[in-house]
Amino acid sequence: MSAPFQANGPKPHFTAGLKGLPKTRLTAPDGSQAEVYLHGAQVTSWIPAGGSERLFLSRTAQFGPDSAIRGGVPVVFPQFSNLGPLRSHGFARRMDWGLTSVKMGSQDTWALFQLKGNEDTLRQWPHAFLADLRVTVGGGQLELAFSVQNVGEQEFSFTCALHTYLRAGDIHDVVIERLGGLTYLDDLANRERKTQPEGALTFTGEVDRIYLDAPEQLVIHEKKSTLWVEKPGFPDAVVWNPWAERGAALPDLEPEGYLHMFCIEPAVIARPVVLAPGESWTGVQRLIS
Ligand code: TA6
Repeated sequence: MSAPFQANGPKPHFTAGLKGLPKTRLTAPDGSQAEVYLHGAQVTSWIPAGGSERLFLSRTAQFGPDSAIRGGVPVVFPQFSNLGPLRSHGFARRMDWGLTSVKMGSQDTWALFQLKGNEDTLRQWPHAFLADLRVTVGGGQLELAFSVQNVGEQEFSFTCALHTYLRAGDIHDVVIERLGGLTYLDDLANRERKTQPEGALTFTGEVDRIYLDAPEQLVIHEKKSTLWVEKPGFPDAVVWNPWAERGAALPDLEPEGYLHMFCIEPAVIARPVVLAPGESWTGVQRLIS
């Protein structure tokens, strides 16, 4: 259930994406573009003006009513991973969201997607919520603002992440700065607490880490490009690459896909968000090329 579409904005244009699922393309005045499926309100493509695709979308991704799309930016809500009783990473990425408004400004274009607690979500998670994802593209930037409001009468808490799959020319060339010295929970060692050595993070094998209280801005270099990831409102950051063996075991990750992707995920994990009735929370991810 979503709010009615705003009559005074531009009309959204849907085309049939993979498996016929509806998707919409947002194009900014400078030509930058993003593509978003209603399924999961999942951004699956971002091409900055004059640039090339910056998100990874697996060629073998599954697109179906009960599946999560492997790539782009899955919205993980209301539970990160297996940290609770729900299916891994919660239900938001497997549900159809509504598109409630689209606006084109002089510099950028944005669209607002909504997911409201319904019979299906209540069966899984007994809380009345309204979640919004505002996707803005323009000016070499993709911004995702994720908000959750408690529209019920009981307090609730949740964890969440924007599980962003970034495209890599070659994973061996990817260098992530500003994680040095941070404490992380290592998913490859029962979430043991470890300290990231000083210096940049590079990939030479499987990485699955929850960095606690990561800085608001991370910097990612590849041979010919730099990307800044800003994450106001999200204290934690997950870094993931399944590498060869684990990657090959994921049926919806294309062969050798691990060479061309890595996830940087602004997240709220260690200290869940707690919302009293009427309260809301917002976290923002900005990818700046
Ligand atoms: O965010 C990292 C992670 O939790 C990894 O542990 C890995 O399993 C990944 O997400 C993908 O999860 P998925 O349920 O999409 O296969």
